[in-house]
Amino acid sequence: MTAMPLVSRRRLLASSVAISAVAGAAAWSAATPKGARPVLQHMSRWNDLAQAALFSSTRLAPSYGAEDITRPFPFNGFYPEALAPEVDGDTWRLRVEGRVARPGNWSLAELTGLPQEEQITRLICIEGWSAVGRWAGIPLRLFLSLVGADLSARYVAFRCADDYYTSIDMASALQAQTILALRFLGRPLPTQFGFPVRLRIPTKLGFKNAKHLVALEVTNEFRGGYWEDQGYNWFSGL
Ligand SMILES: Nc1nc2c(c(=O)[nH]1)N[C@H]1C(S)=C(S)[C@@H](COP(=O)(O)O)O[C@H]1N2
Ligand SMILES: [Mo]
Repeated sequence: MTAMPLVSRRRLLASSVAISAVAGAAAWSAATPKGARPVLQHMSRWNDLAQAALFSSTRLAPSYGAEDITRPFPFNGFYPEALAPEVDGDTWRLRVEGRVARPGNWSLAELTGLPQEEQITRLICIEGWSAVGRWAGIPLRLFLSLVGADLSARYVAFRCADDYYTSIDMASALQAQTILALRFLGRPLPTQFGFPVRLRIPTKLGFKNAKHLVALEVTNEFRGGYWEDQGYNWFSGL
């Protein structure tokens, strides 16, 4: 075995313990009476804290080559693909609110004018599949600075055109690979993959990658998420 510093070996061990605790809790909850749910939710929130403590904002999700891109790319949502919302890009706005110096509504043209970064990364769905794709968009940390976000706030919360919602910790929001994606495979996001803007956060599971964004809020209030509120672990990331 190559010499691995003790600290990182400990970290690895600690994160695998945290992750297997999540998996164990999920399997248990399927076969557990209703009364156990609050206990499990409590364990999952405790797990969020453990994972957040282990998280380093310099940690990167793996990048891939163009030859690794998965075609066709799978769709997932809480409804069938044909029901993905048709958003009108001309009237659509991204509402920015909460602990920001400059709240307001951003048009697609305004967002398209901001600096973009590209990534080839893997989206990992908790349902047991993963796929490599190429996305481009505005680094969230750049956007948060532009709107004068309180970077000491705890959360960035997102709402979507299909009533989906999620939220992430500020350290993950500021991580370099977290982008407001506008493009997929070199084109504007297709309808089913989140037109006009989605969160692309390769350090977290697929369900944190909210599509069809309509609002972004910087907040100290815990806002949970669509699946998170049904028991999926909220942090769910590196
Ligand atoms: N608005 C919205 N975003 C969403 C979802 C959804 O149902 N609605 N599903 C999530 C889940 S569970 C996954 S795995 C990914 C799937 O993204 P894809 O369709 O690009 O593969 O989107 C996430 N973002
Ligand atoms: Mo998913």
